[in-house]
Amino acid sequence: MKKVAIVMGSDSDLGVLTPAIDKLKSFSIPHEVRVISAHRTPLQAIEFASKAEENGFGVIIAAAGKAAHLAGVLAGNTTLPVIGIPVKASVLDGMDALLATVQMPSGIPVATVAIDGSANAAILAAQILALSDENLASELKKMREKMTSDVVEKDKKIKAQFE
Ligand code: RP5
Repeated sequence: MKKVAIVMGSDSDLGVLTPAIDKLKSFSIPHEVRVISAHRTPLQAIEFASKAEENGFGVIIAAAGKAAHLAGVLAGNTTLPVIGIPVKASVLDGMDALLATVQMPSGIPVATVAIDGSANAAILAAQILALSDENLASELKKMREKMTSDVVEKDKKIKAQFE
């Protein structure tokens, strides 16, 4: 299976990425976790993205806060799918990072998840890899079924509480 890269703009973003790392582990998806900054290490960002495909990656997840250009810069240097996670890291509560990540110009898409929405980034990466991996596709279906049965169970409990 191809690897997923989880790239963060700063080690201060790591806490936000824990749910994504846990999800990839739960699906046994091979992954690498890196700190690369579009502003502080721009050459490394370009180098990483332009070699990502030949280095065995299938999807890149990029998380950054403030003027969050990381996902866009990586996307501009690879044709692998890039998933952006805007991080809540400033007085603007992540709105700055959300707009910088999501408002990409036509031709260079970044699939942007919610502010700090790292679990969904990992699930989306898994869904992309599952297009060519039947076992992973079946794991994702199982996860969805469990989610559904959990909610049905909660509905029964809440309904009974108010009868
Ligand atoms: C962004 O600036 C990083 O992704 C981080 O969210 C934010 C703050 O970085 P530090 O100053 O904590 O290193 O580039």
